Parts: sequence; structure tokens; C-alpha cells
Amino acid sequence: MDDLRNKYLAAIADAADEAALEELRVKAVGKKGEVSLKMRELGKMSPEERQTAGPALNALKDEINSALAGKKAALSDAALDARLRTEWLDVTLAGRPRRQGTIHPISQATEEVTAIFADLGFSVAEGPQVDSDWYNFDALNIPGHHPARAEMDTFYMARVEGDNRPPHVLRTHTSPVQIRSMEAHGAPIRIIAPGRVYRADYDQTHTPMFNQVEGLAVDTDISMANLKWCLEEFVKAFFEVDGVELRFRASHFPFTEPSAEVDIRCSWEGGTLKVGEGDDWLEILGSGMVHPKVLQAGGIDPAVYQGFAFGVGIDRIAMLKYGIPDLRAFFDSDLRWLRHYGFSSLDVPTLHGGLSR
Ligand code: 2U9
Repeated sequence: MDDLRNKYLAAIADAADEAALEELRVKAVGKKGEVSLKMRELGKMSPEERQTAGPALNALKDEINSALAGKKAALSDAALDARLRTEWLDVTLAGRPRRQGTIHPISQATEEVTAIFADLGFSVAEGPQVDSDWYNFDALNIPGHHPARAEMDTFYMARVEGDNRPPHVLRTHTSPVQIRSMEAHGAPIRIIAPGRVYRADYDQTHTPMFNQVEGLAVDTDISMANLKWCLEEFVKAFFEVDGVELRFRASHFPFTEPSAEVDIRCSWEGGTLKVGEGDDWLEILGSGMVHPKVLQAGGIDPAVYQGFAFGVGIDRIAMLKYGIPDLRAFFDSDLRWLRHYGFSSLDVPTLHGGLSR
């Protein structure tokens, strides 16, 4: 038995590959292998002989099997090492210029809006796209019975069985980001919150996912006058026109009081939009002074601080600025459309270098 052990353990240690190992397995512990044949002889032995030879043969079989498994693992580790040495990639190499992608008009517009408000002292805040109904509704002065909850056509997450809390929602606006920012940083604060929002609505002018930028400025001396000036600066810079007239129309939102919708003077001569001239008005954003209850929900004392806020649909202002006729094409991923309306990845929008083109 010692001879068998020495022979096979040495051969296993020397095996060059998995095929050689398999051959050894068959020869040693396969059905007709040497160890198996020895086991068959147990029947012919006397009970005394069997009592020592039986366990010894079983132990030998186990020892050979584990040597086979150990060598097999070592061989496959070595094979993997060898493969990894041949399959490597220099990630510092330059990208290939052919088939270069373009910047999506929504990304471009978001970058432009960000550059404009950065210049006005606003920083960018981000937050989760799935949020609690407290952050999306209650904190914004939209209680459970408020019609705005129904109007916003909310997508609700699946309820967890046995959990009685209201389900989370896909945010219907980026406003929860501002609540979270007020909680985290307090006042004074000046932020914009760009990002994806979701409403169950689909037609020529609505998609179930769209993009917004909201803004928030809170301090001890903020008024509608500051709001008006900031929005004027924004519209002039975004549409790249020097003189543009804004019209503030009284409106109503649960989260601002007073509230105003903002139109810009424009013309549609020859089917193309001209901002700042003509006799038409185009609604482009909503705004107002932050409701005291909303400041309170963000942990800010409304007796000391006031703020203004606004919201604008990025997809909509991108369509207007770049002359894109159909909102739904934004999300079709049509390569010809993307090449036509996309922007060069090298033209980063800045106020000094020009926003677009
Ligand atoms: C906080 C307080 C107030 C954000 C605001 C609007 C008015 C508005 C729409 C524009 C087009 C949504 O994308 S749209 O359909 N938004 O009219 N949004 S005031 O008010 C806030 C936000 C956060 C804490």
C-alpha cells in the first residue's frame, strides 16, 4: 500500500495539466483503478485482515482524491495567472476618435444653466430620485388630501408587506433636494437642484421622466426683487439676448407664497422662436417666495429668514433654445438625431467662452 501511495502522490505532484490528472484519477481510484481493485479483494480476506486493510484502503483513497483536488486547483490558478498576464489593457492610452459621441442637448442645457447660476453664486445640490413621501410632499406643504398630490400623477414604489408606512415615490420634482440641503446646511443657502423627475403623464408635450432645475436662495434679506433680477440675468444669459422683457403673472403653488409664473417676450415669425422681441409671451418658469411652513420643514426659522425659489423644465427650455420640435425624440436614442442635435464634448459651456456653439 505504501508503494501505491508513493507512486500516485508523486505522479499527481508532477502532473502537467488537467488531462494528465484525469488519467491518474482513472488509474488509481477509477472503477477499475488499482485502489478500487484492491478494495474488491477485501471480500476474499479473513475478517481480521479486513479490519486493518479496509480502513487503510479507504484512507488511501481519500488521500489520493484530496491530492487530485489540490493539484487541480493549483493548475487552474496557474492557468488563470498565465491568462491574466496575456490579457491586459493600457487604460492610459488615448481614446479612438472615430465614432465619437456627442453631448445630449439636455446635458448641454443643464451645463449652461449650471454655469449661469454658478456665476450668480449658486452651487449645485443633488439628491435621491426615489424619496419618501414626506420629502416629496409633506415638507413642501402638500398634505395627503391636497389636490396637487393627485395632479402630479405620482409613481409609487411597491409597498413592503407588513410595512404600514406610506410607500416611497419617484420624486415628482427636485424640491426634496432643497429640503435635504436646508436640513444639512441651514441658512443662508444658495443652490440649484438639476435632475430627473417623474410623473405618470405621456403625450406630445409630456414624458413620464423629464428634467428640471429648481433654485433656492435663503437669507435674512431676500425679496421678490432679488428673484426678479436673478431670473432676468438667467434668461438673458441662457437665450443669449441682451434685452429681454419678463412678465410676472400671479399664480399659486403650495410651496411658495406669493407665487408667480414667468413669461418672456418673444415672436414666432417664420416658425422660429425669437426671444426678446415681438408681441407673443412664452411661459418658461414658475417661482415665488418660499412658504414659511416649507422653511420650517427644512429646519430654518421663518421668523428670521426668507427665501425665493423657482422651477424650470430643462427639456422645454432646451427645445426652445435649440429648435427641437418634438419632446419625445429626446429619449429615442436615435443616432442620427443625436448627431444632429448633439454638442461637441470639447465645447464646455462657460460664460466667458460662450454657452453654446
Ligand atoms: C423648496 C421651496 C420651493 C420650486 C418651484 C415652481 C415654482 C414651478 C415648474 C416649472 C416647470 C415645474 O418642471 S415644471 O413643470 N415649477 O413652477 N417650482 S416654485 O419651489 C420650491 C422648491 C423647493 C424647498
